[in-house]
Amino acid sequence: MRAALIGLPQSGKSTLFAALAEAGGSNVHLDRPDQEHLAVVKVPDERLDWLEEHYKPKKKTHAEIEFLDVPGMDLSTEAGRRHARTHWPAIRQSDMIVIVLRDFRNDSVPPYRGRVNPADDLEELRSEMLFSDLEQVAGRIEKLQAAVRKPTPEQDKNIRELELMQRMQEVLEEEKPLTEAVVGDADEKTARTFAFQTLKPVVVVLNCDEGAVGDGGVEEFAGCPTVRLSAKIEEEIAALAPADRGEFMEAMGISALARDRLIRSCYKAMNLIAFLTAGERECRTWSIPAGTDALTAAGQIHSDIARGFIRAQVIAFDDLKAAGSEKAARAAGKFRLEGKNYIIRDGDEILFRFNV
Ligand SMILES: Nc1nc2c(ncn2[C@@H]2O[C@H](COP(=O)(O)OP(=O)(O)OP(=O)(O)O)[C@@H](O)[C@H]2O)c(=O)[nH]1
Ligand SMILES: [Mg+2]
Repeated sequence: MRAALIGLPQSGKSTLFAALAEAGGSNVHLDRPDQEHLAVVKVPDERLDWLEEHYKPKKKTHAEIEFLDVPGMDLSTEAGRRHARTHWPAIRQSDMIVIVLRDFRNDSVPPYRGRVNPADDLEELRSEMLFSDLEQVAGRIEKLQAAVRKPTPEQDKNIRELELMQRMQEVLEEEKPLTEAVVGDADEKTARTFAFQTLKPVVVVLNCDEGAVGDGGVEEFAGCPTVRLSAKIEEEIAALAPADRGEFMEAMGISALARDRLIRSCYKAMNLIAFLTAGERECRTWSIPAGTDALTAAGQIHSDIARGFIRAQVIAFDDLKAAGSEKAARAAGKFRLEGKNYIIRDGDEILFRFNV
């Protein structure tokens, strides 16, 4: 799963990206600010830490999420806009978009269009996303209009797709996102192949002044889930040795790393949940879309486990923690046996029984 960090020039994307990348131990070099950069980041999970403490495994494996740092989009000039468009294909390949908005004052970094105004900046970026989709839709309509006249086996399918594309065009021309045009599974399936920008989940980052990061609660900005943070502070924390971070954070009045909050918000926006596997060899968290059944989850670990699936032995993490150990939980009858169609819940600790 991949989240693209996008924004207008100098909003703090690369600063935030460097802090995120450090969390994953990736070594990123930001000496090419004109290029996209990718970092693989571990999804923090306190439940996994607990499992590690109790199972003392040889290996601890976090679920991962990728972040793509995209160069700033200067939409104030034609040349800038043309250049910005070269980055849309990479953004299209991402599963979601993190829009980083400047809300910090810094005299040595002149603000875009001479203003610090996150609401206007968001509006400007959203328009560009709509425009990018509109171009794609218009191109597709042109092709389909020719195709529907031909009596091929695909004619009916083409007619239906043309109807959808025309509906999409209308919505975009009203400056609304495509989520308003896509209704039902059939639409979704057709739309998915185009990876439209305005169908992607969005999380907003308000990159604030150091003193304005707030208490870390869930916020909304212009209708989007929003994380308020200071990229500068995150960068400074990431540069410290882990043992020294607590003291610094206390001094700054921060209770938790904003990058962890951001990762969690992205997880939620992409509708992902985690299940856990535990043992002396490895403790691990796995990402799956909410609503995934046990058989599909088993297949994510290994195709053999899905092929030879017998039962899933499941316990909710909270029950395991409350019991204190696997042994105690077993004695208390907290383990359940579930079949192939069981819908996995966030925090399930699972042992798959299989036979191949
Ligand atoms: N005071 C302050 N300065 C910041 C903050 N975030 C970034 N900056 C500064 O703003 C400048 C631009 O930061 P970058 O992280 O490179 O911004 P960017 O969005 O990646 O820029 P482009 O990729 O060129 O669009 C740098 O000089 C940063 O040090 C912040 O939270 N507070
Ligand atoms: Mg940058």
